[in-house]
Amino acid sequence: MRIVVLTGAGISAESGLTTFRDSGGLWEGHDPMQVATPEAYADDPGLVQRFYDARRAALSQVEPNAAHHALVRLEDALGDDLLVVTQNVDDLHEQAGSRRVHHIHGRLRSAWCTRCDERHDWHGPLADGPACPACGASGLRPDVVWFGEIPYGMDLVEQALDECDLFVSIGTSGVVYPAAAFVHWARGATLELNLEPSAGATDFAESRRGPATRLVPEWVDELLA
Ligand code: BJW
Repeated sequence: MRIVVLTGAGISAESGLTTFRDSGGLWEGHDPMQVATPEAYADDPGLVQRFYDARRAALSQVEPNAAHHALVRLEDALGDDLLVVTQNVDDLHEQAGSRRVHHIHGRLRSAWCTRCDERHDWHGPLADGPACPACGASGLRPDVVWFGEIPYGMDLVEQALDECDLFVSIGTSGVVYPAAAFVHWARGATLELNLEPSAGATDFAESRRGPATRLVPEWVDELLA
């Protein structure tokens, strides 16, 4: 059985990373358009870099939770028939041990040089304008996908959705495209696992409500039984 799992901020919430739009979420105190667009970065690079530096620092304080680990068990059973497509810029899937993970909105622990176009694994801050290890210029930005930019690897995702038997969406509000449209692109059955109904909840054939740390292990156990 070929499965595509889409994850959003909700899967990392119980690890201690705040979501974007829930109460107490990351956008509170920050207008998304002030920090998550190329225009915002051009206007005030320091503000945007500090926002992402704080999130990169927070990432080193958290660990994968039971939901991330359950997806590793599923990959151990399915191998290449499971693809995890994540909107998250954290690396908790990889820390848990997932191997087939595709980050459509980029990664916090990657820096992209706007001068030479090279990407580098990056764990420290960027606000102080460090030199690019490849070209030496001070042009590194967070390697994340902002509004108006093109998500990474959409060809691969479209093909996987077109070939899947089951599409499962976990912990995403379903308000940001293109991920919000994946439920329509998926050829197979569709399932939503979320605390609250997403914006597109009624488009899923089946929905289950609750915290990811309970729902995801339960679903994986059921599938592997
Ligand atoms: C739990 C839980 C627990 C909590 N257990 N669950 C008009 C119409 C249609 C589209 C557009 C439009 N105008 C503009 C657009 C396009 C635009 C867009 O979608 N805008 C919308 C605002 C309308 N999209 C884009 O610009 C994208 N690019 C694009 O479309 O290019 C064209 C193209 C597409 C395809 C092929 C070729 C070309 C780019 C979007 C980039 C989004 N970037 C961000 C920032 C990334 C960096 C960063 O992390 O800072 O991505 S925005 C932000 O939202 C981030 C997230 O990945 C994304 C989604 O958020 P997510 O994960 O859903 O989090 P929340 O907080 O919203 O929801 C959390 C959920 O968890 C909730 O449902 C809770 O219930 C649940 N939850 N605790 C289980 N314990």
